[in-house]
Amino acid sequence: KCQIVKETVTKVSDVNICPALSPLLKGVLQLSFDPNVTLDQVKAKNPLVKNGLYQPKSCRSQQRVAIMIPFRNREEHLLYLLNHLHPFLQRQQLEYGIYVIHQTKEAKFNRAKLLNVGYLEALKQKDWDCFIFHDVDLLPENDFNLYLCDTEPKQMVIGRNTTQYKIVWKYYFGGVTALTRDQFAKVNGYSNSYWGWGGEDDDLRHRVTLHNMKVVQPFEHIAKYTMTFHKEDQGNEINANRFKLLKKTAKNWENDGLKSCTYKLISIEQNPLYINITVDVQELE
Ligand code: GDU
Repeated sequence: KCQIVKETVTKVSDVNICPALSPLLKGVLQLSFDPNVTLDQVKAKNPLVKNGLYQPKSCRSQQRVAIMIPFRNREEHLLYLLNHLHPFLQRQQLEYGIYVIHQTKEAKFNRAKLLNVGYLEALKQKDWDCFIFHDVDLLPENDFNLYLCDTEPKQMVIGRNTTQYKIVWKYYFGGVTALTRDQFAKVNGYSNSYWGWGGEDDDLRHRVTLHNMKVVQPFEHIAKYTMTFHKEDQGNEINANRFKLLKKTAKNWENDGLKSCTYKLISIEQNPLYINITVDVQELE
């Protein structure tokens, strides 16, 4: 009899949802860009992260959160981000996974399509509730900026150090953006048609407003980011076609997005600190 009672108690405490505000939060953070930091050091500092995944032990996370990082040739930035983001997300008591969606060398960079691939592939692994589309070169400066989805799509970057923390622009919907699994599916994800720099973030915002959703954001003093310096990337030149494409979002969103995202999956590797999805996103003939 005693044993049965004990078991019941354990079960109840197992399902305790983590508090809305974690007691582990620190607020404004010290950022570190040590050029000598290694992946092994970051791994040693995060012993509870297994294959890029983490789950708090003492409570059940409010949401299962997948972080999606579009990536090519930015190894140093990735290291800084992993070094910062793992402890940050653990302090927020989140169940999370970090996915790096790595575009193969050929073809212009296509950030949006990579993020569609990440969403589709990550859902094959786990039933994620919330997707945070995260540039590799942005580091959150305050851990009260909660990496959780909201009832409406959420823009998480408001100010960046590089622009003296002034609002990037009123309709900015890039950098770090959070949508639930269903919000993202409702708008058919990102467009697959933006090759090179620019436009894909505005296109997603159009999709969101076309579906009568609003964009919410954290408080300005919390949604601050440090951007790591980078030179112009090869293969991500400005997309001169972006304004033409942006005029067609209302017409095209249904036929251009998650449902029509074709790609050649090269590999999925479960690295200790992230899941690496290597993909060729060129259009199939
Ligand atoms: N990226 C790479 N390798 C590349 C090019 C881009 O990994 O060769 C990834 C990185 O994650 C990078 C992201 O794509 O952080 C965005 O590219 P940039 O850093 O060049 O773009 P910006 O800093 O100008 O970012 C803004 C928004 C982005 C996106 C972009 C337009 O913050 O979210 O919308 O404009 O494409």
